[in-house]
Amino acid sequence: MYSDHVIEIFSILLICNTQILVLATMAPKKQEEPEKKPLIGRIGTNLKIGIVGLPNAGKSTFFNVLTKSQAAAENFPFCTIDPNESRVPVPDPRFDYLVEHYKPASKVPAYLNVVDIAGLVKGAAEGQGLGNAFLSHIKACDAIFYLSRAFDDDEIIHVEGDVNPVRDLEILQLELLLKDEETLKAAIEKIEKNVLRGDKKLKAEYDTYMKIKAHLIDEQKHIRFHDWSAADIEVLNKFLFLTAKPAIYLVNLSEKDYIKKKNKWLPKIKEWVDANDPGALIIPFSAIFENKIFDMPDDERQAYLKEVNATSALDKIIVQGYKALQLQYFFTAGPDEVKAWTIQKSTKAPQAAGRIHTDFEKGFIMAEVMKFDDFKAEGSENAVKAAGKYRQQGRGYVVDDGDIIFFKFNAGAGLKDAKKKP
Ligand SMILES: Nc1nc2c(ncn2[C@@H]2O[C@H](COP(=O)(O)OP(=O)(O)OP(=O)(O)O)[C@@H](O)[C@H]2O)c(=O)[nH]1
Ligand SMILES: [Mg+2]
Repeated sequence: MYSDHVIEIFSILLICNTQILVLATMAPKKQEEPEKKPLIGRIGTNLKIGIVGLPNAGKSTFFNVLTKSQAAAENFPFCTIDPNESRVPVPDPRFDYLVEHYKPASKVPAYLNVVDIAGLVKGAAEGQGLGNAFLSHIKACDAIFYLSRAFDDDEIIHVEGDVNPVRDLEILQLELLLKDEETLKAAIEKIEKNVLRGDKKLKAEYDTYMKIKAHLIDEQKHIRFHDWSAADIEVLNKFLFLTAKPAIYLVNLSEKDYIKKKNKWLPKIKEWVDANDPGALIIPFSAIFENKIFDMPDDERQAYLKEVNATSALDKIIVQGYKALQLQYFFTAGPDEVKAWTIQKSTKAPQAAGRIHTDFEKGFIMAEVMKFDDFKAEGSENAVKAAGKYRQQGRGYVVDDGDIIFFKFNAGAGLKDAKKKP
């Protein structure tokens, strides 16, 4: 049914996916690196991913179906932050398992914040189209879904005259780069005179600017493609450059192509991403298809998906979007509540405890940790304990994705500490 080539493309995408998962599980190894580098980007857990693309690429169609399908499919508290921003639950079979096991009164999954950004056109960095407005919208996001159009439809105008997602990706990447150039040049100009006059305090910062300039302006490369030092990252994080943001490539196909798993642009996009953003994830999907199956009653949807032998791509897009934000979560679980707590990668146990309550961090004693797989294999908390797999971890423990944690803390210590503060 599929040509070898198509299977190859889809399996390459699958391999990319697996690599990401493998990297995630290998995360603890990073601690052994000599220099502990901060993450590039905003610090915090309330991070968002923005949908960036040319006009009429299908961004809003995708955003709307993402929003409404997740809202309706799950009976979770759901909130639209504003018309262009919403948060969607991150699907996770581990969470579902815990809910099934504990049947808790309250269940709170992790959420992915998604922002629908207005279409960007050639020359946007110089004010074309909606111009500079896009800058602040993308700047406020922490990762990017580059959404390109690979569906033909004469009724839907393409600003560039014809469908060519590779050219469109070039346009998007160039506009973001130009915007970063402008930001960097302004920053250099601001301190250059003083540094040249001998201001030693600004020298280190200026040197980093020059390093960024060599990469961004001279080599015309996005900031995320360089191994920056911890000191560089400190400077970079003052600016939150657009080209520093992690990227995922979403390719919007017609329903027919999505079902056939075949589209003439996919190999070309893969080639372009390999050359320009090696290792980045490409996810083919169809906004129209997702919309169509969402509007069907459940039984009809099941029958249709079986008939066409296809599945929705939304869950995968949400999960990968969340990972691109360098976020992960741990669980607290019991009959009252099963909850996924979002933390940044490499967060240590006391700071993870602080997500629940500041007193948990201040009076931190230990984290009692169960690995999800152990919990599932043993069947209950007591069985995990009996098997000797219930671990007590101290302050230095780096929380793993999916850990089930019970924190022990000293409320007195927390309160005393709090009183000490003026
Ligand atoms: N044929 C076809 N039409 C689509 C597909 N996805 C979106 N469209 C249509 O394309 C038009 C533009 O879609 P939008 O989702 O509004 O595009 P957008 O990227 O948000 O556009 P801007 O907000 O203007 O930047 C709408 O009429 C959609 O119905 C698709 O997969 N196939
Ligand atoms: Mg739109």
